[in-house]
Amino acid sequence: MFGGRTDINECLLRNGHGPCQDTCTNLHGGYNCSCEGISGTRLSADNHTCEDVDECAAGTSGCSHTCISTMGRTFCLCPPGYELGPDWKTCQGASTTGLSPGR
Ligand SMILES: [Ca+2]
Repeated sequence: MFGGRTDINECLLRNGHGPCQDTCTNLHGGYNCSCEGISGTRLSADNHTCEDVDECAAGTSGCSHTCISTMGRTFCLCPPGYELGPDWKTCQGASTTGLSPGR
């Protein structure tokens, strides 16, 4: 469109973040923000800040019971009487042997 105009590198500000919360990519006549540097987040609707990706709502958490999503991490919780298995996702009946799982 207006090639040849001098571009402003907005990303030079704030130690390379520019106006972005995380990664800033300078473009001719603009810039792009991304959130690749903060795991578990994505660019929010304002195109500048990073928001938590709710893996619980997305159904990708793998939790067998309760799922808790925090900034950058997801935790699984178990109801009383159950404890989290070695995969940190599946709840197992606590201290019971010889019983088959509920399903
Ligand atoms: Ca620019």
